[in-house]
Amino acid sequence: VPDYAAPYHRHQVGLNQCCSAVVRSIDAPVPVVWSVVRRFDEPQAYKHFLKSCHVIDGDGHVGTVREVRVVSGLPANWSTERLEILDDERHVMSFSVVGGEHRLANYRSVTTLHAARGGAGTMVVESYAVDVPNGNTKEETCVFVDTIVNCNLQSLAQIAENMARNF
Ligand code: A8S
Repeated sequence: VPDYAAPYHRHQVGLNQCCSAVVRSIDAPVPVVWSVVRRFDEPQAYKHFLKSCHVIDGDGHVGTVREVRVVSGLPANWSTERLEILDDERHVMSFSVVGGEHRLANYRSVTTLHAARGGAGTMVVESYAVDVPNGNTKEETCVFVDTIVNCNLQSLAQIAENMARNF
């Protein structure tokens, strides 16, 4: 992670919280990947655990709040999320979970994109912090969240690589 990006991934974690990060390289340029990631109103475009998203306040700038509905089979129904950072120059996006019906209270994540392979590729870094739910350990919580984030970044890669091929 370049120097300028490191502070974005430094999370303030409480005693009953855990944090981790997932890194993924994508065969598509940063602008292509960013065009998908920056759409706070359309997370279901690449997050396949989400079936719908409605913006309930705001116009896509920082402070915008969305409500996402979760596909069945997960221990969750819906989540209310606030856009915390959207930096089109540095390619940083961050949101926090502010409500909902699920087990990931106070979830917040930061995603940064970095040019790789002379601009032909992108390295995505997604870090997060979250409360450890009652009855679970930090390790279990990180395994659960890492799995979701890995799935999301896998499908982000597929979509961006398709876009880059057809460009
Ligand atoms: C994201 C990351 C995560 C989303 C989690 C970890 C979530 O949307 C799902 C299941 C849950 O149990 C919690 O970038 C919650 O969206 C798929 C509803 C927050």
